[in-house]
Amino acid sequence: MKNVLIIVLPYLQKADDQASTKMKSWLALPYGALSVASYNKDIANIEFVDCNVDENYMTTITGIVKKDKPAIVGFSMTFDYAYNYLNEILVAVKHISPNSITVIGGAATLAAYRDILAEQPLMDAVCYADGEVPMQRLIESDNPHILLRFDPSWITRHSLDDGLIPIKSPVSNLNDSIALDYSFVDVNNYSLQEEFSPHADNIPVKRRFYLLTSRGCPYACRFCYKSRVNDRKMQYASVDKVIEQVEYLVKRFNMNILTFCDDQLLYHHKRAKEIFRRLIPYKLRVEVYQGVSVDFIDEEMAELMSAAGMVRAMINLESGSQTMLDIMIEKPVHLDKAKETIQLLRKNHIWASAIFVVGYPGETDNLRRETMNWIAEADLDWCVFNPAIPIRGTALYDLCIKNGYIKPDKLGKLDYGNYTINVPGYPAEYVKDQVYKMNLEANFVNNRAMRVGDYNTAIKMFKQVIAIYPEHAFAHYYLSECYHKLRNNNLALNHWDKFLEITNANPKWAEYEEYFKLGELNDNQ
Ligand code: B12
Ligand code: SF4
Repeated sequence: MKNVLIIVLPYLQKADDQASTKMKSWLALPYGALSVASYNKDIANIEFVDCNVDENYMTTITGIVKKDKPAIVGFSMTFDYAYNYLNEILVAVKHISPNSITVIGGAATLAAYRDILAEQPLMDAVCYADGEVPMQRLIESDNPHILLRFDPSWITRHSLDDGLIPIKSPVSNLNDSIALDYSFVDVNNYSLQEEFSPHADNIPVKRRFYLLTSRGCPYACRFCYKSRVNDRKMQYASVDKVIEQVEYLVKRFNMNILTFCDDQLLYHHKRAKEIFRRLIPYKLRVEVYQGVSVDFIDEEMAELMSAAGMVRAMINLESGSQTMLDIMIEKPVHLDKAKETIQLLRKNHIWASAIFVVGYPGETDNLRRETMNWIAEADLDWCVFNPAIPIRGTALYDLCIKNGYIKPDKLGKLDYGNYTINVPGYPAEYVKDQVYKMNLEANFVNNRAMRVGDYNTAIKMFKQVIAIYPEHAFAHYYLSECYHKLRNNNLALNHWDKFLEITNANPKWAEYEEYFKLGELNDNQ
């Protein structure tokens, strides 16, 4: 059997200060790379290194390469940022073992394969989309260089010169890639960012696993990298297989939180309902990382989601302005229905949050105000405002390049949380500020829990904000108000003092205080 080494490239990024909208990184089970390894474990000797959990990954990798001289070294690049580490590791591998075939796959390679092949002469091929089957063909091939050149799912410098259009090679039955082999990693090393909700701290010891029960997305939103995948078919694992894997994860690892990563978990309504129905006896916390589409939630779905263990739903609304929805997305979002769905979720004790994309070219201040007005009417529990990020390979990226709204990006430099689009009349810095103000308005100034007098829930939320951003002036201000309402004067005073300290020291927070007239509000009480 051939020796194969799979390397998950480092991707962890340091956290920024709280006034920026940048995300923090966190360690997550490398699902895609694990799936490639698990699928092929019976036909190769596979070693697996996740650089994100191994501080001395260079030593580990060079040790394995010296010892095994792997026939194939596969790199996994889920996030653009990981590209910054590729060259150094690739050079080290090829230096020790020049005959190893080096390949790369992962979400961030999907639209970047030309640049990777141009900039990394030591990389032999890039995998187009799903990697299990292409890797199987490569392992089983007696003439791997020829295979790489002519296989429809491997992209090489030759195949690019020949003008070949890559095609994905999905597994023929998704049931075959549900049961990941977790022995490739130490599951105790991994976490997943806590779902932001008042229920977040209800489970003291969290043993969370992901499950991807379907692949593909039939839609083509213009800011999403899926919009360029040339095969939109959905693939589903059977409900029996999904439950079998849940049973395994519960018995083997005591899983108590199950996070679905499907792009469209609810798309096949009947199947989704059946999955939720059969999850009920496991008494898990159930999360849907990619969010849910309102249009697929009826009364029964909401009941089943809740019974299965969902306490929070992230709704993929994208905008509260129909004009912007028409410009940005290609999936069903009906804003009137969404308001009903939010009530349905609330009735079933599911905390309703929604995600909005802000700053897509064409969005004016008036249209942003439409979104804020819609949010105020829709009575959402929490809102997430993501700046539109022109990810390479999306229609948004092409639009921005064509009109000169952004400079062509360099691989590895994608600034995930930062807004960089400069549309005439709307400079990036201005829009960035608007995004942050929308967040402050929806989640703090007009906080729903406070509006309905549920101060305990509001306190939980603001404390979570402070746990991530200790210097968040508005979280301290509204915590102070909540404690004041609950007649806890000491805590009210503590947070009020902290608010003053931050706004005195930080002009940006002072500016937001002035904009929302916070001082006045407090004085009027
Ligand atoms: C789950 C998920 C996460 C998880 C974990 C990801 C992980 N470690 O695997 C978490 C929650 C951590 C996460 C966080 C974020 N994510 Co995310 N995430 C996803 C998501 C929804 C699914 C990834 C997944 O597991 N897919 C299932 C597996 C089976 O597919 P796969 O990973 O693509 O792997 C297949 C192929 O790519 C290939 N393959 C993979 N590796 C290899 C290796 C070889 C050798 C070969 C041959 C093939 C191969 O074969 C695999 C099996 O078919 C994707 C979107 C998507 N639908 O893919 C976004 C996605 C990867 N995330 C994205 C982003 C932007 C983020 C965040 C920055 C978002 C944010 N602002 O918070 C953060 C940053 C994370 C960090 N660095 O800390 C982007 C990345 C864009 C880019 N070009 O960089 C994606 C593509 C979504 C998008 N918006 O377009 N994410
Ligand atoms: S529905 Fe979601 S996964 Fe599908 S194209 Fe739109 S944003 Fe991407």
